[in-house]
Amino acid sequence: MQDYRFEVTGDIGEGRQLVLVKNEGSEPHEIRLSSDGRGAGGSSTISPGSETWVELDLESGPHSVFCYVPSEKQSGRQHIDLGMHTSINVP
Ligand SMILES: [Cu+2]
Repeated sequence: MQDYRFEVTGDIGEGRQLVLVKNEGSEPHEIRLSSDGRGAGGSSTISPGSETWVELDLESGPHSVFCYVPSEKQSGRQHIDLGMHTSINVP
């Protein structure tokens, strides 16, 4: 992830798995997933320049990916409102 942007690389599949999440931005970030409006796991807040393994247990189908961390640089606006969201399809 960069500031206000997710880059998803590699395969994310159905079921239980560990996903490496890297914060390459200058602000703290998190990753949260939802499917059909229900939470589908995610990380706690990840410091700038840090990375962490996140355990996910996903069902197949479309998922939304977003970050709710408030931006100190942008008057406290949540990152999701600054464009930090994307979607993935879990096959
Ligand atoms: Cu963020």
